This record gives sequence, structure tokens and C-alpha cells, in this order.
Amino acid sequence: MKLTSLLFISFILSLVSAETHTWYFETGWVNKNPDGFFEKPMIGFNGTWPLPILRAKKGDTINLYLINGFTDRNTTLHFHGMFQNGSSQMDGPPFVTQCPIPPGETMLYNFTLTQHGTYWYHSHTSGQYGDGMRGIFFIDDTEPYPYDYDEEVMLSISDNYHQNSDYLTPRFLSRFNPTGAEPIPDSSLFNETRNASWVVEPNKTYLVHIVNVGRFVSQYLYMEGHEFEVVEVDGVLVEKNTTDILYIAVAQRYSVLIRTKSDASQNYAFMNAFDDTLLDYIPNGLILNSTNWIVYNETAELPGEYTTDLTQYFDDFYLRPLSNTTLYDDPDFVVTVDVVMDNLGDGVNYAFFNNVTYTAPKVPTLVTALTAGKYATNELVYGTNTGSIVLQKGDVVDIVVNNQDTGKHPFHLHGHVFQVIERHPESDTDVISFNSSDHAEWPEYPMIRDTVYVYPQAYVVLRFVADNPGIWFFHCHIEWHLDQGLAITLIEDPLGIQSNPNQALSDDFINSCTKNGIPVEGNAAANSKNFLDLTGQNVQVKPLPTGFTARGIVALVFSCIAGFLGMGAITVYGLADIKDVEHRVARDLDVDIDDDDADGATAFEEGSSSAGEVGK
Ligand SMILES: *[C@@H]1O[C@H](CO)[C@@H](O)[C@H](O)[C@H]1NC(C)=O
Ligand SMILES: *[C@@H]1O[C@H](CO)[C@@H](O)[C@H](O)[C@H]1NC(C)=O
Ligand SMILES: *[C@@H]1O[C@H](CO)[C@@H](O)[C@H](O)[C@H]1NC(C)=O
Ligand SMILES: *[C@@H]1O[C@H](CO)[C@@H](O)[C@H](O)[C@H]1NC(C)=O
Ligand SMILES: *[C@@H]1O[C@H](CO)[C@@H](O)[C@H](O)[C@H]1NC(C)=O
Ligand SMILES: *[C@@H]1O[C@H](CO)[C@@H](O)[C@H](O)[C@H]1NC(C)=O
Ligand SMILES: *[C@@H]1O[C@H](CO)[C@@H](O)[C@H](O)[C@H]1NC(C)=O
Ligand SMILES: *[C@@H]1O[C@H](CO)[C@@H](O)[C@H](O)[C@H]1NC(C)=O
Ligand SMILES: *[C@@H]1O[C@H](CO)[C@@H](O)[C@H](O)[C@H]1NC(C)=O
Ligand SMILES: *[C@@H]1O[C@H](CO)[C@@H](O)[C@H](O)[C@H]1NC(C)=O
Ligand SMILES: *[C@@H]1O[C@H](CO)[C@@H](O)[C@H](O)[C@H]1NC(C)=O
Ligand SMILES: *[C@@H]1O[C@H](CO)[C@@H](O)[C@H](O)[C@H]1NC(C)=O
Ligand SMILES: [Cu+2]
Repeated sequence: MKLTSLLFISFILSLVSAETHTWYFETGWVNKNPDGFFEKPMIGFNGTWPLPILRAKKGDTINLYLINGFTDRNTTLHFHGMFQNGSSQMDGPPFVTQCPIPPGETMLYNFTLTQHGTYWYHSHTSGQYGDGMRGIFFIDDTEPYPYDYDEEVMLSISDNYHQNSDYLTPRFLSRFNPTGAEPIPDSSLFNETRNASWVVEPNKTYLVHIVNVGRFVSQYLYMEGHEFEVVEVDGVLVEKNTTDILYIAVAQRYSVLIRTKSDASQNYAFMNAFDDTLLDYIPNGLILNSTNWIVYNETAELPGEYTTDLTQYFDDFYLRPLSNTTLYDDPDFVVTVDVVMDNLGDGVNYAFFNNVTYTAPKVPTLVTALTAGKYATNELVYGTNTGSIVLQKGDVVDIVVNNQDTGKHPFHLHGHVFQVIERHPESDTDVISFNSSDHAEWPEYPMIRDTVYVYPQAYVVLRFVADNPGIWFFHCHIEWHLDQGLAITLIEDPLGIQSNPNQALSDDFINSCTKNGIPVEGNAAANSKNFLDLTGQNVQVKPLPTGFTARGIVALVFSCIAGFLGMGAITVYGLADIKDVEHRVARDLDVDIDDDDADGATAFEEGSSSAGEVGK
């Protein structure tokens, strides 16, 4: 038989076997004690937490009805890593591709799976996935798996806070936290618990699909006496590569083969450890290295902590996709973004891409793209505070991220995977920005994924083809940093979005908007008469007066609040001896800090008029 007819038959078979999965999930709070140290409300589905592992296969259709069972908050759902090709409105981020779903309302997320591998789903509404609204979503291929294995198993890792976001976020995004110190997790989780035992059989090959569903901290994963053979990253199959230690940033996935020992008498430690360089300080009692077990013999003892040299962690940059996809052609368009964290006039610490801290528009960007007619190709209609960039259909696009911050950041692009063509090592002196005429040699077969970390004061260069008309968020996956505004919006082929009838807004979409009083037409300022008039758009808070520093804000704040906060908070922010700064700042600002009736604070509040949904 000819190859074409074989292909045709397998295509027909895959059509025949394509299934539709219909799920109804209602959000709500469930009291749980994930780490065994502290019970607290977690966001579950239908009164259950952890959330279910969803599983389907390539070509299947998903009908997921998300019922907002909360009484006091909106919600959304994002399917991390799924392309949503032709269904941008199912992607999840509020004010980017949908309206927030109000309490009591339902939204049908329906779309077709065009990929395979390890994915996950989570709320894209601030704070909710950190509070538990997250789960693994695995998609089987219609082709046989390229590597042999005996058993398949899922594994998530995460960080865990004893306080929920309602408590943490306003304190984080506050002038009382002017350095932007991220809340420190209280514990890490392994499969949404701790001290877990993974019972295995000897002489077997396990295929383990691993997802970091955490909101902040990257983790190392390593085992006593066993190795990982990496076979997939973020849904992309790769040539096998062996390592002792995985380094997994939040939102990243790895599939690995683990060969068990032939002798079943003994058990081994399976460690998950926080990357403590992300933490501003390490509180007493925080367990950085957590011990779980590979159990061969349930009556034998469980060993203690296993340690190794974590500097030998696996560098995903060197992976080669099994598809042998070569480096795409030179870019038609380059997006260069500089990452900075700094304070604005309300004293809050924000995150910036090119001096813009993402501020949600008044109508979702997708709505603007669909209703702006020919103006949809004009970046202006999407507002000046959304970091919107219009991409032409078919262009090869580079995203250059110059990280001027001293922390690592895991960046995620919706709607695509990208080639990681360069990642510069950390710089602990000057910031090193990408220089197109002086850079490392690029790989012939670059590694491909959807979430990549960039090192402190260094850069990463990503390349993809704009072949997916839609609105795609590009943001740091550390939820605290997204709350601080570390996001831009890519408007890919807006006329292509308009011309595809499948991209027309669903009834549920419109219902969510209407019930929330959000128009379903107009530019970023909700102006549908004149798309080029942005009057009234949401904009970021005004800058600080010149010469004003984070320490200065601390000083000013302390003069107002020392009475009720006490000096403990100074230790928290790691700052001391602020007395002189305080007076210098007071001079700059022309306020009287000796006056304890919070005049200074009032002056600040006037500056903070508009910051979108986040942190209010
Ligand atoms: C979840 O609850 C909804 C109603 O709130 C119900 O229709 C649905 O069947 C439940 N789903 C599961 C998986 O139990
Ligand atoms: C894990 O072990 C610690 C120490 O024994 C215990 O306090 C904690 O409750 C355990 N957690 C779980 C989820 O079993
Ligand atoms: C839901 O979002 C809308 C739009 O941001 C907002 O006006 C509304 O207050 C939110 N609803 C709740 C219950 O928080
Ligand atoms: C999703 O469901 C709506 C309403 O039933 C339907 O009109 C639309 O065609 C579906 N879209 C997909 C991609 O299945
Ligand atoms: C993690 O939890 C899932 C769901 O309960 C379970 O199927 C899986 O076996 C667990 N993974 C490990 C490594 O224990
Ligand atoms: C594992 O395989 C080896 C070699 O085939 C064999 O000697 C050993 O007995 C097996 N172990 C168990 C527990 O079956
Ligand atoms: C399991 O451990 C117990 C206790 O150490 C030991 O008596 C037994 O022989 C072990 N079983 C195997 C299969 O090695
Ligand atoms: C954690 O594990 C690493 C690597 O195994 C080790 O170097 C470090 O000392 C451990 N830290 C603690 C606090 O146990
Ligand atoms: C495996 O990784 C090493 C270093 O991490 C790299 O040098 C090598 O090229 C990789 N090989 C493949 C096939 O991925
Ligand atoms: C990719 O390249 C390798 C090494 O040259 C080759 O063995 C393999 O068959 C190629 N795979 C595909 C899908 O072309
Ligand atoms: C950001 O603002 C600084 C100071 O105003 C300016 O020097 C710099 O060029 C701006 N950067 C971008 C990318 O707009
Ligand atoms: C989206 O679909 C178009 C048309 O079917 C295809 O050419 C393109 O490669 C797809 N893009 C992605 C990212 O799946
Ligand atoms: Cu970040």
C-alpha cells in the first residue's frame, strides 16, 4: 500500500476514535491540610481537593463547564501550554482573552486538543491557583510512545502557603512592602502532600510526568540511587538525556524514565528541594529539602534525607527535540523587553517590561481585536499600558528578554512553544543585555518549550513562528510577579482572528462580560465610537518623585505606622537604620513625618487611582 493511503487510513482511524470529554466542575473552598502542618481552605472542584488529573488524547474535544461556585469572587481557567488554535477565547486570562466569570455563572471551555504530552490547568485569576485551583492535564498521543516503559505515573510538586491570597496579596502589593519581598512559602508539596511514598516494583521502567504547579519557587528533584532519563519537556518530546538532578521552575513540565532496581529489599529517598536563591530570607523552621520515598519494600525502613551537589542540576538548554526541528530562519520581527522591578508613586513595588507595568484594559484585548475592524492592526487601540504588540501572520518572531533584575524569572508564552536559542549565564556584576552582533553560537536543533527561566542580570532569546491567530499573554509565571504587572500581550494576526467564525464570542463569554458590566466592544478604554481615542483607559500609577528610593518609602511608612506595626517588620524587610533616610525622604516629598495622623499616607493614596483588578 502506498504511504499516502496508509496515512489516510490512520487519519480516518484517529477521527473515528476521537472522543468528547464533558466535565462539570464547580469551584469552592475545601478545608485541607496538604503539608500536615496546617489546615486551611483550598480551592477545590465539587468539594474535593486536590483537583482531578484530567486525561484525554490528541484530537479529542473538551467540554469543560466551569461553574463559579464562589459567592464573592470571579474566576477563570487556563489550560497551560495548549495552543487554543482558533479558540483564543478559551485561553483563560481575564481581560486578555475573556471576562472574569462572576459568582454563580458558568463558562463552557470547549476546544480541540491538537498536542500531546504533559500539561496542566489552573485559574488565571490572581491568587487562585496558589490557593489550590490547579491540576495536571495529560494528553496521550495517537502515535505510539517513542520510548519503552512499563508503568506511567503523574507527579506534581508545589509550594504551599498557610495563608491564602486574600491575606497575602494585599500585604505583598503594599507600600508597607516597598522592596517587593515575595511572601515566603511555609512548605513544599510533593504530589500535593508531604512525606509521600511512591510504591514501585523492581526491574521496571516507569514513565513519570512531572509538573511544578507552584506559584513561586523552582525546585530541584533528585533520588537516592536512581537516575532520570528526560524524554519530554513542556509537551515536546526530546532525545533521551540522563541526569541525577532536575531543576523545575513553576509551570514547567518534564517526563522522565526511571528504571527501578533489581533488588527489592531496600527503600530510597526521593527529594524535592526549594531553590533558596529565590527567597528573600529563610525563616527558621522552613524545610528547604523535603524527603519522600521510592518504596520497594513496605516493611523495610524509610531512609533519611539524601544530599547531593545541586550545582550539577540538568541544563534543559542542551535538549534536542525528537522532531529534529532546526533553528527557524532569521526573525522578521524582534520584540525586546527589559525587566525591571521598581516602586511607583503609591510606594508599591511593581514589575516592568520596558517601563510598563501591565494594567488590565477596560475590555478584554480579544474583544478589542474582534471589534476594532481595520484598526485592529494598530497597537494603540489595545491601550498604552497593556504592553500590546501586534504580530504579522507567518512572521518569525524573536522575543529577547533582558533581565535587569537580580532574580531568576520563569517566562511563559501562551498559544505557542518557542525555540530557546540563547540563555546567557547569570551575571553578578553588571547587567548583560543581548547584543545581536555579539552573541554565542546558536544551536542547530534548539530546545523547544513553553516556559523558560532567565538567569539574574542576563538574557534569553526565544524564537517562534506567528502561525496561531489569537491574543497571547507573555508573562512571568511567578504569580507574585504577574500581580506586580510583569506581562505583555501579543496580538497575533488580528485580522485573521476576525475572519475566523470559530473565534466569534460564545454566549457564555458574552454573559460573563454582561453580568460584570464589561462591554463586548471597544478599545482598551471601552470606546467603540472612536477606536483611536484612549481617553479614560486604565493606566499605571504615577512615578515617585525623583530621588525617592525604596528605603525612603520604608522610612516614610515607618514614621506613619511604627505605632501599630512595631519594629518587627523592619527585620522582615531586612532593613535597619532608616532614621536619616526618613528625614531626607520627608524633605523630598515635602511632608511632615512627625505628624502621626497619617497625612503622608493620605498623600500617597491620592496617587494610586487605577491599577486594574490586581490587589484591590
Ligand atoms: C459537580 O457539580 C455540578 C453541579 O454543581 C454537577 O453538575 C456535576 O455533575 C459535578 N461533577 C462531578 C464530576 O461530580
Ligand atoms: C510529614 O512529616 C512531618 C514530620 O513527621 C509531620 O509533622 C507532617 O504532618 C507530615 N505531613 C504529612 C502530609 O504527612
Ligand atoms: C469581577 O470582576 C469585575 C471586573 O473587574 C469587577 O468589577 C467585579 O467586582 C468582580 N467581582 C467580584 C465578585 O469580585
Ligand atoms: C463550543 O460550544 C459552542 C456552544 O455549544 C459551539 O457553538 C461552538 O462551536 C463550540 N466550539 C468548539 C471549538 O467546539
Ligand atoms: C501522585 O498522585 C496521583 C493522583 O493521586 C497518583 O496517581 C500518582 O501515582 C502519584 N504519584 C506518585 C509518584 O506517587
Ligand atoms: C530483576 O531482574 C534480574 C535480572 O533479570 C533478576 O536477577 C532479578 O531476580 C530480578 N529481580 C526481581 C526482584 O525480580
Ligand atoms: C522487606 O523488608 C523486611 C524488613 O527489613 C525484610 O524482612 C524482607 O525480607 C524484605 N523483603 C524483601 C523482598 O526484600
Ligand atoms: C539540602 O540539600 C542540599 C543538596 O543535597 C545540601 O547541600 C544542603 O546542605 C541541604 N540543606 C539542608 C538545610 O539540609
Ligand atoms: C545531553 O545533555 C548534555 C549536557 O547537559 C549535552 O551536552 C548533550 O548534548 C545532551 N544530549 C542530548 C542528545 O540531548
Ligand atoms: C532525527 O535525527 C536523528 C539523528 O540524526 C535520526 O536518528 C532520527 O531518525 C531523526 N528523526 C526524525 C523524526 O527525523
Ligand atoms: C525606560 O525609562 C528610562 C528612564 O526614563 C529610559 O532611559 C529608557 O530608555 C526607557 N526604556 C524603554 C525600553 O522604554
Ligand atoms: C494553527 O493552525 C494553523 C492552520 O491549521 C496551522 O497552520 C498552524 O501551524 C497552527 N499553529 C499552532 C501553533 O498550532
Ligand atoms: Cu518573575
